[in-house]
Amino acid sequence: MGLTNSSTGANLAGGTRILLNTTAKKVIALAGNPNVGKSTIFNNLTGMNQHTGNWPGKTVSLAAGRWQDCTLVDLPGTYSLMAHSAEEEVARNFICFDHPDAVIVVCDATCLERSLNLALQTMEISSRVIVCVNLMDEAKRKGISIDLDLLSGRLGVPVVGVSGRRKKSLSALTDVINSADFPQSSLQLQYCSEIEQAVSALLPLVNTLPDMGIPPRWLCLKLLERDETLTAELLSRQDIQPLLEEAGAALSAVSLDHTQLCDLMAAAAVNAAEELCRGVVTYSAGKYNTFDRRVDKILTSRAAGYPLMLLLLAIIFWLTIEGANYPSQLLSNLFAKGQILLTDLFTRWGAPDWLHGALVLGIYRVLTWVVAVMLPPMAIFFPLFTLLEDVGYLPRVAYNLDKPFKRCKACGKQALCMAMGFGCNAAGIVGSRIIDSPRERLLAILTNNFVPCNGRFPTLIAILTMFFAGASTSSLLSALLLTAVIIFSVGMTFAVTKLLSATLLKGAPSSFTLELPPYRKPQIGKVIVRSIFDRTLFVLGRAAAVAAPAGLVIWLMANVSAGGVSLLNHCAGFLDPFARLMGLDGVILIAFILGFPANEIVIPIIIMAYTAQGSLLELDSTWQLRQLLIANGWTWSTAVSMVIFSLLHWPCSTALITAYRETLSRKWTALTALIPTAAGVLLCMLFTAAVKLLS
Ligand SMILES: Nc1nc2c(ncn2[C@@H]2O[C@H](COP(=O)(O)OP(=O)(O)OP(=O)(O)O)[C@@H](O)[C@H]2O)c(=O)[nH]1
Ligand SMILES: [Mg+2]
Repeated sequence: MGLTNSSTGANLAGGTRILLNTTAKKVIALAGNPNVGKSTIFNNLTGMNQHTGNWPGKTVSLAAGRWQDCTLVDLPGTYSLMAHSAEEEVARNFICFDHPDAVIVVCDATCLERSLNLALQTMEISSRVIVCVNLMDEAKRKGISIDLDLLSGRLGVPVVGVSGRRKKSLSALTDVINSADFPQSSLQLQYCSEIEQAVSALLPLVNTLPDMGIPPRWLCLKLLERDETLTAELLSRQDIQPLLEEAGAALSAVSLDHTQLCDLMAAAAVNAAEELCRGVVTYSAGKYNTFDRRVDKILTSRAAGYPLMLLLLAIIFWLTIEGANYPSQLLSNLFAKGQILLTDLFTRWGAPDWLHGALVLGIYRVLTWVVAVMLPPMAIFFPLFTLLEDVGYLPRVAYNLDKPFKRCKACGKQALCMAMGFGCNAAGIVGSRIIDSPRERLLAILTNNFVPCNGRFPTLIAILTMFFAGASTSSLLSALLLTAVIIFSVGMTFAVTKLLSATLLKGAPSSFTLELPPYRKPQIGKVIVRSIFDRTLFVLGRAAAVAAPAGLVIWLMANVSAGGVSLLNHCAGFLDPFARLMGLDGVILIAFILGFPANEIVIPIIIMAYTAQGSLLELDSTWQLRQLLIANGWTWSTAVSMVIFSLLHWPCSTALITAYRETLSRKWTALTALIPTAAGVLLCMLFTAAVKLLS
């Protein structure tokens, strides 16, 4: 096998490029339909942590990793090489134009026939194909058996059966990759005589083109097909305009139009897959998906769909809040003791006051607040949410929310981006690539920030618990209030989507098909470990990295004076009149502004600023925090304004940069920040005015 791809690069939909490892001997792509386990196999081989979960469309860009002396490339899922969306284009372009040394087409053992469609299309462009039939355990449970040898004989390429979740079962696949000269396929899809005739007419002309490393027959078919994005891609590499005209003439000569041609080609692949599977797949159980259908009938029904969705959300919040109470308290106490110890040390060393102030009262206290208050809820919320994702509940949510999104002239898949936004808005924005229509994709990007990310949840929980759930910290009430807040944020998403569809982004909603995957048993242990190490610690690390310098800045602002007044008071005083109109104060608004790098640090900055003004020094419980806020003029209406503005303000810097990368437009990026901010300011002002009127 050649070393052809040592410096292959690939264009991503967002304009990013990955450069494959230059020292790797082979570049091997993992392709396949969505949700068949490509990333699971990729992770198990490379030791990387690509996002996996039980719904189609998680991987939206290329990921490269090292396995032995090969570079493995995890591709987004695609049903065919006729790409329909940004992420399918990424996969198609890599297979077609980056010339990987081999393509592993991962197939779903429980619906092999459909998976083979892509394998056949891939074999048209690449002669080095390995068919990897994944989910063999699931097939076995469903009474489906597959004759892998028979299939391999028919296809003329290696076919291996694996259960991708189990690392050991991948040895069959790695053996094949390691065997340097696995057979090259000679199987070719045969089309109806009209198409073959048109191909024959074009072939001599295509053969005159300089070598692009693409099989001439495949190029003829694509010229006839005239797929828009693929043609643009081909034109960027070679002047094929005259050939396109020839292809048009060849098609007319056999009395076919493009639609007929595409239908005939698709039918040929489907028929071939059916033919290949005859005798290969046998079913011993009659109705193997009765259980799934029964559960779906309930979870996606009109009567029970929404209530169950809300109930599940409330349960997750309750578990998060209730479960986080104790460890949060424990950590707070521990850190408070740490503060006393540190202060003692500083005194013993005779350290100057300003040093103690900056390091202990500035950095240490903000950092420990972030850890104590944010770590426990994150460590509970992330795994619970990931478990729901792994079971396969998210696509059911998208199904339920499809109708309201359609009414807003948007796409039901936006619900999936919204769900990802609960974890991280930047991830939700990238996830919008699964939406085919650019207009609907923009709607998803512009509104993603309306749902609170994990960085904002702890703020919301703290405020709701302190001001509305009573002194005994009723977790149930907090959870119900948080659910109500989330319903409000989803409602805002719908309202703004509708408004945008009627103004800036006019258009009709497109129809989409989203497969409801089978319910799968989640890998509980793995989910817990992964979500704590990959997600929780990542988010926390980011927050801490921002919190430390922010703590220092705010301490300096509070302690450096100009004209007898601290800088902090100057700034707060400047913003105060405007902030008051929104029911907030200057300090809160500064905290939101300084929290731009990471939302997690808004409350710590508020605490820093208030304590720096000399109100209270020990803060080892939520209740003491409440006292501090009340001492600084907070009332229940300040808390409501704070909740509204936490939900509705500019996205954090990471989300905003991501929005720019995805839209490549300053206008849309600016609007991604402006729309939620304007909505937040307006709602806060209306609320404050209403409270003033009524009191
Ligand atoms: N039971 C079982 N589940 C599996 C197996 N392989 C993967 N899964 C599960 O299938 C789901 C999809 O796996 P992914 O690796 O995310 O699939 P993907 O093909 O990368 O999906 P996209 O990136 O969305 O196209 C996850 O919930 C996996 O845990 C397997 O061999 N057996
Ligand atoms: Mg994937």
